[in-house]
Amino acid sequence: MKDKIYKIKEEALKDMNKLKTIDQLEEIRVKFLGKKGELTQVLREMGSLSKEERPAVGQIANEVRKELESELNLTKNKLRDEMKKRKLEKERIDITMPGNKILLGHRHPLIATMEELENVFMSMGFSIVHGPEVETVENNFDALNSPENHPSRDLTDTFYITEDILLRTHTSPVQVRVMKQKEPPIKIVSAGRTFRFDDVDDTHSPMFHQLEGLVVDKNVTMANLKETIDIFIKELFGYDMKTRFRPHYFPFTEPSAEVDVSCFKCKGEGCDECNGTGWSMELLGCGMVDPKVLENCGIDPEVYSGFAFGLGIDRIAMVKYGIDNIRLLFENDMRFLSQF
Ligand code: FA5
Repeated sequence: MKDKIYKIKEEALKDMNKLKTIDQLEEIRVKFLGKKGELTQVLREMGSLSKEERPAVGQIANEVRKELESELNLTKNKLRDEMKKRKLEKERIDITMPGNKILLGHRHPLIATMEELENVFMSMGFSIVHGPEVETVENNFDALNSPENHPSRDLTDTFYITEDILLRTHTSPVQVRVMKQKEPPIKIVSAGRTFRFDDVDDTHSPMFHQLEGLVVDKNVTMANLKETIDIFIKELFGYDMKTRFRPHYFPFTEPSAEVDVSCFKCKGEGCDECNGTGWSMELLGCGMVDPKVLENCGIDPEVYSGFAFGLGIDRIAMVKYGIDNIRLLFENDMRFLSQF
């Protein structure tokens, strides 16, 4: 029987050496030490031994059981450590690996231009106001002295919502809103979207942006208007820029002018960019507020006078950043936008 016990021990140790998982270890424990295990079976047969033999065999059997139990525990711990090591190895984080790049956006060149314009005008003492994109015909045309037969009133130039409501065709209705609400002195700018039924080409878009300026006070003159425009152009584009005022007609200003700035590329020499003229595309309209408009808004033209201007922000951004096609500003192509 002793031999049988030693053989069981040998066999159990051999099995333990081969095993790979804790589940297999449990199988070995059941096979040798479980209720129906091989060693338990042998112990049950001890009754058949003589009285003299029993204690010695019993002692051996108990020692082998203890040895196997402790060996099982050691193997269990060894397997557990190995599993943990393997898991850690698999889940190891390589902190030297480059991380996922976070794509940080930046201001759109149009918004950057709008904010820069607002900042220049704020530094000149102007306040910022906002007006709605959906306007009344009254504010967009009537109060601004636009004659009934003015071409921009025509359905082909204006997006009408109803007979009396439209998408504003310029930011000038903000003038009306401000003058109706506020007593002079008034000194405001207002930037935002405007809409016209214009065909798209390199410098025209049906949705574009304007910045309106309005100054109303006592003794405001054309000289103040020219000085204001001149300073803002120089602040924005540099002090070597020249401005040119061309007489023009707007129903709401008298006299009126359109303003060009010297070509950004050749600075007035004449190049392919400006078709040899030395001047950039038309950037803004301006003039002295028509007395009729002041009157329409409840301001006495005998006491007050004013000037107003409306800049095309998209075109200013184009000149500033050397963009030759207005469409690029609205296509949201990252290859274009990431250049700014
Ligand atoms: C006006 O809209 C007047 N309200 C400006 C004004 C305000 C005059 C106050 C006097 C006093 P005009 O239609 O010229 O004017 O437009 C002004 C500017 O908007 C143009 O010089 C141009 O820079 C820009 N603009 C006009 N139409 C478009 C368009 N379809 N796409 C892009 N920019 C445009």
